[in-house]
Amino acid sequence: MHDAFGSDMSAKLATNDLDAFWMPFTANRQFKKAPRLLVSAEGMYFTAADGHRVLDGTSGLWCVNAGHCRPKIVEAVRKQVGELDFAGNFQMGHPRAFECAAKLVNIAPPGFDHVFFTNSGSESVETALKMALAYHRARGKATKTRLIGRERGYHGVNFGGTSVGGVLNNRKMFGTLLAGVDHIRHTHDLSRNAFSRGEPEHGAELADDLERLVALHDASTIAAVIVEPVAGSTGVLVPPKGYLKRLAGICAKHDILLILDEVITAFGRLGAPFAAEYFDISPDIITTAKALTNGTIPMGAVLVKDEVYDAFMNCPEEDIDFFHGYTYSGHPVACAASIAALEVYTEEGLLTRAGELASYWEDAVHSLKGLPHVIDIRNIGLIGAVEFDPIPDAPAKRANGRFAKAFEQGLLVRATGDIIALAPPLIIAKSEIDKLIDIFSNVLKTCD
Ligand code: PXG
Repeated sequence: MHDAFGSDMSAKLATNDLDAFWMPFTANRQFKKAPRLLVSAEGMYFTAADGHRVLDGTSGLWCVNAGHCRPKIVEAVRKQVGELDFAGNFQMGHPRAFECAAKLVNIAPPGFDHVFFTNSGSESVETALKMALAYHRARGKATKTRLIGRERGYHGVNFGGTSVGGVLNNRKMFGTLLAGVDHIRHTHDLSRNAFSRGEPEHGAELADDLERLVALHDASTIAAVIVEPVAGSTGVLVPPKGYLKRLAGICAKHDILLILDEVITAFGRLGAPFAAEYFDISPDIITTAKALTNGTIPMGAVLVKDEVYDAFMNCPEEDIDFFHGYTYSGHPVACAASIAALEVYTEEGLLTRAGELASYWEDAVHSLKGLPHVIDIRNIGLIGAVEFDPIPDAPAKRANGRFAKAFEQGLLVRATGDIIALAPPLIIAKSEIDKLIDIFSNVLKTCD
C-alpha cells in the first residue's frame, strides 16, 4: 500500500494496526493487549476473529432489533447507494427521506406527525433540546430556557446531552457544561425494590422532585425535562409504577415540554413500538436512533407532536422555520436502511414480540438469583440486568471480569459500573434465551 507521498505503508500498518484507532468508551491500552474483534454477523450471532461464535445478548449496542445482516436491509442499502448515493435536504430533497418520515409517522404514537432526521442518538438529543428552546420562544415564552435532566440519565455525549445527563464520569472532565441545567433525582432504590419483576413498586413519588425544581427556579424559566423511560446505559433502571405518568402530569401542569429519550426503547424493545405507548404517557418530543435502521447505517430521528411543530410554522412562509440540521439529516442510504428495517419489524411482528416473550424472559433472568455476588436482578420487556456487589476499592471490576469471561464463552453482554445489561435482538428464540442464561450462569458461578 502506498500513501499520498508514494511510500510503502504496509510495514507501519502491520506494527501499529490496533494503535491508530482511538476507541470510544474503551480502556484502549488494556483492550489492545487482548483484543476482542468481531469480523462478521448473522441473525443472533457474531463471529469473532478467531472463528468462535458469540451469541449477541445486547443487540450490538441496543441496535439490531431484527438481528444481524438481514437480507432485506442489506439489499436496500446496496441498491440505494448505487442509485442515489447522496443528496442533501436543505432547500431541496429526495423521495426516500419523505417516504421514511411517513413510515415512521405511521408507527409513531398518535399526534406525532412530524420527524426531524439526525445521525445518532446524541444528535437527536441536541436537536430535541434546541427544539424545546425555540418552541417556547416562538410562542412568546422566551424566558423558558432551563433544561432539566435526571441523575443517572444518559443522553449521549454532545454538550447538551452531557449537561442534562447524570453520569459523573461523562461530566467531570468537561468543564462547566451548559448553563441553566438542573437534575431531578434518579429512581434507583435497591433498599426498597431489589429483585423487582418488571416495574418496581416503590418510588412514584420521586417524580415530585420536579416540583422541587419548579419551586426553586419557577416554571416560567423551565423549557423541558428530558428522561429515558428506562435508563439503559447506567444499568437498566426501570421506572417505578406510576412514576412516568406522574412526571408527565407535572410537566403538563407547568407548560414544560417532556422529551422522552427513546434511543434504546423505540422500535419494540418493551413490547410496544414506543415506550410512550407502553407506559401510556404522551410526551411532546421523542428521540430515537439505533434500531431505527436496525443499526445498519447511522441515523437518528426526532418525533415531534403537532403542537410543537405547528408553533414553528407561524413565521412567514418564505422564512426558514428551524435554524438547525445536519448535512446528513435524512441521508438517502440511511433512509433506505430505515425503510427496510421498519418493514422487517412490521412484517415479522417485532414491534410487539418482546411483549410475547417478556414473561419467559423475566423468569429466565430471575433464575440467576442466588448466584455469587448478585445483589439485584431487574427486567422489563426484552431487557434484563444483573447488579453485583462491587469489589472494595475496585468499582466496575466485578462486572467487567464477567463481561470478558462471557465473551470467551460465546456470549456478548454489556458491562456498566457493576451491572451487566442484557438486551438481545427481538428475534431471539426461547431456546436461545435458555442458551444465553446457561452461558451467563456458568460465568457467574465461576468468576470471583
Ligand atoms: N440517549 C440514550 C437514551 C442512549 O442510550 C444516546 C442517547 C446516544 O446515542 P449515540 O447514538 O449518540 O451513541 C444513547 C446511547 C450501553 C450503551 O452500553 C448505550 C448507548 C450507547 C453506547 C452504549 O448501554 N446509548
